[in-house]
Amino acid sequence: MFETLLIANRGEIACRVAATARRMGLRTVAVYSDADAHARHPAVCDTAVHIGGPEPRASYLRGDAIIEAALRTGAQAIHPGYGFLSENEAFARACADAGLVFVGPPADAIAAMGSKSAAKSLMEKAGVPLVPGYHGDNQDPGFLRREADAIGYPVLIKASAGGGGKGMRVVASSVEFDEALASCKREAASSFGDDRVLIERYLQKPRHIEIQVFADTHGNCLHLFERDCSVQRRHQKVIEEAPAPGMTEERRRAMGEAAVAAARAVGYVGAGTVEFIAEPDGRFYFMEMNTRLQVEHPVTEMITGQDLVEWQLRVAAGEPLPLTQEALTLSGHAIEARIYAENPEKGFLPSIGTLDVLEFPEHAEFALGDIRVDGGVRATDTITPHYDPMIAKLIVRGRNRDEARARMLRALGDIRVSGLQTNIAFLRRLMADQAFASADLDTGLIERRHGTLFPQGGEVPDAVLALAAAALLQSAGHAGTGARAPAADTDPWRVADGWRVSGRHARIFNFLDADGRPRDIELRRDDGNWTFLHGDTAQALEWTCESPDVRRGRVRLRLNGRDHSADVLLQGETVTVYRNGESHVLHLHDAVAHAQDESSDAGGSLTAPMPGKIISVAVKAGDAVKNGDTLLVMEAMKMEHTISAPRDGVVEEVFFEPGDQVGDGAQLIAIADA
Ligand code: MV4
Repeated sequence: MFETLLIANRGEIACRVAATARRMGLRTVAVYSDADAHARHPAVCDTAVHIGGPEPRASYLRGDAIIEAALRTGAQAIHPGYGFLSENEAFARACADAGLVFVGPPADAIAAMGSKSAAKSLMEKAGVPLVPGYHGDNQDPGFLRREADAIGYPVLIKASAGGGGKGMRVVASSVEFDEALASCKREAASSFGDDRVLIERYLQKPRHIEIQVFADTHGNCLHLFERDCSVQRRHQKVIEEAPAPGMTEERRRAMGEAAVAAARAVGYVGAGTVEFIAEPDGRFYFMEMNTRLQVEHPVTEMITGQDLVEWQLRVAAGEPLPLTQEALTLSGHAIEARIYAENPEKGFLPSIGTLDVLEFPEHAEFALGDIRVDGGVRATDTITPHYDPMIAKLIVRGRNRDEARARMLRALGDIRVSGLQTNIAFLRRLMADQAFASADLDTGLIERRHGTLFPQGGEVPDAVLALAAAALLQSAGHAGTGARAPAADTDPWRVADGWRVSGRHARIFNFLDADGRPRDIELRRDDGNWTFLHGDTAQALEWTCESPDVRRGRVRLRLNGRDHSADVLLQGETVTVYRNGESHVLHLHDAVAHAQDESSDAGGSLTAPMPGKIISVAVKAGDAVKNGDTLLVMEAMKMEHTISAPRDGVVEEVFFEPGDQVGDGAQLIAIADA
């Protein structure tokens, strides 16, 4: 085995590879761009080498700089991850020329699978099933039309050099063929510099099923079952799972054997994926082979119990495959969801910014477990426009698909993220979608279920507005003793009413919802009884906050006799309410919400100058005080601040005790004239 491994990638996959390398006792070397100087991947490796500017071509695509970094740091092998140089034939050769091991297939295998039509000819010879069609050299339009007529419509014209859905035309009938061919050839010429095309029968409702294969340098080649990646959006995978729902043992064996035949036909070594499209009746056809470790490899790890990165490193070091085909087992069901910083409501536009908060439910990281998170960013890290805005992959497993799906739904709801927009709510809708739940999968699922997956502008529920308002009042010190968790034997709703003063108080909150629509509400207190007012409705309200941290915590309330609870996060003028698996972002339209305390005169209340903690209280209700007397001491910004009486008077109420956290502007003490 190598002593030192250079990881020629960034983010999630660089951290993923580093985790296994470290577990195996290897020294790891990261490479990073200017944009990633403080990123997670250089931090988790033993050594990090700066290789250039933020643009991929100035850093992560610079094979020369990466090879030089490997030689300089004494690395014997380079793991390319996925994307960037992972399927670059020239880079694989350059590694070999420099005496370095490329952790991937031989350059010739990358080349053989690079061209669509050449790969198809190879696969045909190897007996791998292909979609009925024509993929030869004759590009005469009349000849191609006669081929299309023979295949039967609809047909699909594909650019031979294309990939990822680019340069494809569906043709419904013979009369439309010539025009579609001409247009496809124009696009192929301008996009790929190669106008050759192939013709296939068009599958109307295909599923994307791929087989994980592995080969070593000793002639062994096997498969690790399948993954279903049908849930895609514009050729971007959204959800991946293993095994494929509805897969029979017989078909699994047939697809596995076809995939192994495909790998053997190109002299494959290492981890690879053979992609098939499958018809509703189960017939399957070779699409392409990905000559790298794929993003979705964890679902295969979860059902087989194997570490595919460890397999890659062992094979690259010349060891035989760790197991035989017969020794491999499949158990349970795994689902992966890709969590992205993006806005599904705005065409999945990337959401750039800083992850102020990023928390997942209890999980394993880059390792087996019921809940697994593979991530490359931490709280306070930034999602930049330079790279793919993936935040993390959430992978769950269960004894069966329903259990995995329920676990995913729950885990997605337990993620806490703020600072930018994510696809988490969209992923939850997808998990709950009836078509997905019943495994009615095909590549058109997201389009077909558009109505349920993109519900039109729902109103923020009153309970959410009340929870946000209660948290804000709490942070401003208004719930006082409510900040402490109630003792077990007391009715929390009595303790909840931490407000012990009499008199009237009203506070208006001018919220804006995520769509910028105003949601103005008012909370009113009258002799300890709170009322929530929204529009022309008034509802009785009681609340308590459990957290001593007034910036975030759990708020419980009873609104009009119904109990609600949520985690609430306060950041500047933004309030995020996490409730029932959904997050609601509200903005305070008027940061200093109008407060009118009708019970005390302006000079009588003393407020905290900044958020902090009460150190000591020198007075109690009923005490007479003189101008300048010390009332209490609080700590804020690592300094002690003494709060003293502004005039002579009598202490009416002390709202906090030593140890209490108080928010900026919280009323600390009320003083009445003597
Ligand atoms: C097809 C097809 C239907 N019929 N070929 C899209 C990308 C490329 N890798 C292959 N693709 C397709 N080829 C025939 N003959 C439908 C697709 C297709 C697709 C395939 C896999 C996963 C997602 C897809 C989304 C749209 C279309």
